[in-house]
Amino acid sequence: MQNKKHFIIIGILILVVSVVTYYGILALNLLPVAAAVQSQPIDWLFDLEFKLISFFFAVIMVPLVYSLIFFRQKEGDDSDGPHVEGHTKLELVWTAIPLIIVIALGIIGAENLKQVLAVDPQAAQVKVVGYQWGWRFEYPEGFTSTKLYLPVDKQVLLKMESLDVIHSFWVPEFRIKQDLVPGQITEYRITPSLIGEYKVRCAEICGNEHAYMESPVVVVSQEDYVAWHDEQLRLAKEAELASAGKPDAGRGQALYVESGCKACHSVDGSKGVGPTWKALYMSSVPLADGTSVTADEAFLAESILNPSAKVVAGYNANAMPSFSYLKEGQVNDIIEYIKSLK
Ligand code: HEC
Ligand SMILES: [Cu+2]
Repeated sequence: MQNKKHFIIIGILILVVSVVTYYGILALNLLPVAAAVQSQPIDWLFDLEFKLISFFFAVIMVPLVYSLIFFRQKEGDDSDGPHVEGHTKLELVWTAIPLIIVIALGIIGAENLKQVLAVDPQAAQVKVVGYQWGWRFEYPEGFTSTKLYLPVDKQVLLKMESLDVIHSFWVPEFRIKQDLVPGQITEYRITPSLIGEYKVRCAEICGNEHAYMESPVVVVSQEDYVAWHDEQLRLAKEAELASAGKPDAGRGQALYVESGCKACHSVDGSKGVGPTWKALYMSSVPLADGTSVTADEAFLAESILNPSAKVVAGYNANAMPSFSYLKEGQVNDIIEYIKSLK
């Protein structure tokens, strides 16, 4: 009778502590607002895990603390406790239950992943380029932005590549995280569901300025998206027209930073991932195949658009990605800038 009383009290306490712990976890507000269709299944799984965590916390802590208080050794009683042999039934139960839970979580997780990866064949595509230390977003219509604008309720497929080391694309409000791996194109599908301004941050330590590698991610209504999109197209045309005229070293310098050349090429003579640009123009550049070439306009342009055509001696053939998306005028601007680096 006495034993039964303890079990009932412990049972009730486990229930109470589970519920209190669960609502305590919720009150901590651990997850930021959910801003994508894909966040729903992930949050559902988080919720299930919070419940399991609360329950198991209670199952372990309640009997422990209860025993400490009510089954404490009496003062002066130093006799041995009862000798307990194995208990086959109990052992079977505590093996079977966790096994069932783990298998169930595996199945639930797979089902969940299927929902997160669901493909909408109508999805728009945007190319994401990550580099030390920034992001660039290339839209299929031919303009490039430093902010990722997305229309609400439309799935978009991000095709992601890195110019240097491994980075990781993470918008906490979207929940999903995906690595950018040099030499590989990785995919990230998202359907934003909440208008607002978020931030993509790099979630893979990638060097000195890793902590500052963030860009705005702006989810807007369909109308605002079209307006932004048209404005970007207009600006891109304008920039193209401007650089179609006389090449300009100032614009070239801006491109040096914005296009990410700066991550690999110095302008002060120091060696980086790639050769320095200081005094490069019209110098004799030794190539990997033993010959050498004069760094004239043609060589510079070819090196930008098709970097592996002639590989500079001492450097890796595939270390530089092609920048063939740059317009002819922009390439000329960069060359003008390289010329100015005496
Ligand atoms: C990820 C690193 C990386 C980035 C980013 C990069 N380059 Fe390079 N670049 C290299 C490497 C490595 C070489 C040498 C190997 C080769 O020739 O392919 C090189 C070679 C060159 C050369 C050949 C001449 C020389 O000796 O420097 C030119 C010109 C050049 N890059 C221009 C650019 C421009 C313009 C950009 C930006 C639009 C750029 N690179 C971005 C790594 C990079
Ligand atoms: Cu990074």
